[in-house]
Order: sequence, then C-alpha cells, then structure tokens
Amino acid sequence: MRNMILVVLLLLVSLSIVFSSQAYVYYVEAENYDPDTSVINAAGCIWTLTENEDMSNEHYMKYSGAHVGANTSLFYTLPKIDNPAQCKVWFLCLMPDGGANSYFVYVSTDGGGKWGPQQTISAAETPDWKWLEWTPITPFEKGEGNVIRVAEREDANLDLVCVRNDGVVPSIDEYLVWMEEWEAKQMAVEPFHKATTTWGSIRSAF
Ligand SMILES: [Ca+2]
Ligand SMILES: [Ca+2]
Repeated sequence: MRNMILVVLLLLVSLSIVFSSQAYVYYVEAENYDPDTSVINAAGCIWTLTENEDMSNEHYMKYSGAHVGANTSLFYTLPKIDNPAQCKVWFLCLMPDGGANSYFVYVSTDGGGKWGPQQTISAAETPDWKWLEWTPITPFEKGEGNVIRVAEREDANLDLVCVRNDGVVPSIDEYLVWMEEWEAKQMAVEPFHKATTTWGSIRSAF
C-alpha cells in the first residue's frame, strides 16, 4: 500500500512537471475583445466589427476615423501564464497601404491598472492578410493579470491574435485544431455558452 501511494505521488509530480513546462499558446479572435474595458468608438475614432466570410470566425475589426493616437483600444485579457519567458504576440492583420500599416500596443501585468510604455509596431504594406510579430518591451508575468491593448495609429485591420512562447509562427490550420481542444477544455469546467461560432468557411490559405 505504501509503495502504491509512492508511485501515485511520483506520477503526480512528473505530470505536474510535464504540464508546467508545456508551451503557452493562446488564440483570441480580434472581435472577442474584452467588452467591458475596450473602447471602440470615441471622438470620431471607430473600430467597426466587420463581416467577411474569408476571415477567421467570419469577422474582423476594421479601424477608421481620426488618427489622434490611441483614443480607442481593444483589450484582451490573457489566461494564466505558467512560463512567460519568450512570450511573443502575433496579429493576423491587414495592412494594405502606408496609411494603414501600424498599431500602438501596450501590456499590463496587473489586469489593466497600470500599462507599460507605448510601442509602435508596423510592417510593409501588402494587400494580403499576414501575421505580424510583436515582442513586448513590458514582459508578461507569471500567473493571471496579463492584458494586451491594441490601439489605432493608422487604419490597420485586425482578425486574430495569438500569444505564445514556443517560437512558432501561428497559422489558421493550427488555430482550428487549438480551438477544438480549447473549447473541449472550457466545456469541462463551465457551461458551454459560446458555441455560436461557425468555422466552416474559414480560408485555409494562411
Ligand atoms: Ca504608415
Ligand atoms: Ca476574426
């Protein structure tokens, strides 16, 4: 009996080591911003929820209006991070011209109370949706409380956000597999109430 208990304890310890060293990968649709804190319309600055069947979840956030610098912001609260080292953020975005190829971005590690310095991220303009990488200068912290803020700087559009520490470039194919596992995990811990999303027509070209 004592041996049995020892074996079970060893198994639990090794399982916790395996899980704590797992890569952190989290995806969130741009349109699933935190509704209570995000500001999508202020003083002529507007993020519009836009339908497009080629986009992930058939929606993306389109910015239009004045460029006064971070007047409107989309906030994304990240789930608990066990290993924040090497964490980077990726945006699936559309930056079609020189007036639409940048965002202002920020990190908070205390749930949005204080924010790290503003960063500008940009990429060469192209007519295609692409993954833009961001290495935050404010490092994420272990645990809960990490929040990303994406604010307008130009007219760049946003479809999907990914945060990860495994150095891998995100893809829609990976996201679809990840989403199934994520939804199964959510169903295991809480009533499933966000099943309205349809994934059938997501373009697989990314
Ligand atoms: Ca520009
Ligand atoms: Ca989307």
